[in-house]
Amino acid sequence: MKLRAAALAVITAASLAIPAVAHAGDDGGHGGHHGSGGGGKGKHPTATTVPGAREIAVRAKSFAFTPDEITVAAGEDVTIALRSTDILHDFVVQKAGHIVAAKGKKTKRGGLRIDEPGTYKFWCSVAGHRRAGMEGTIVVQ
Ligand SMILES: [Cu+2]
Repeated sequence: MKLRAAALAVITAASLAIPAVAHAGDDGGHGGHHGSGGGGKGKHPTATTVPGAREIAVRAKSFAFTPDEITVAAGEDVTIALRSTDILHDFVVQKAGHIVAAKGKKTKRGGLRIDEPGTYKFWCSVAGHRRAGMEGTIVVQ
């Protein structure tokens, strides 16, 4: 009886562990240093913007970003001004994590800074959107 209970506990723990991989992106980065710069009830807070940062306007629609290539300087603070022309889309950057989300013909702003030069992917994390084409590249020089 005691053994049986232990075996059940193991099985339960194993099955609970499976959903934990659901957030499999290209990398595990989930920039933990974003403040909540504007609230929002979503599970991801908007990344804090820096006053005076260069603003980069990005249009999001189903299913593409315009532009889909963005160039910034290493260590440069920029503001991503995301305008959705239709439904909810967000802007997630490799290593930096969630930056901002927008929907319904509104523009929302989130801060982004990448210190390490390189090429980074960005995408929309709404289910199915990335696969449908909502991704792009940020070149950090
Ligand atoms: Cu989207």
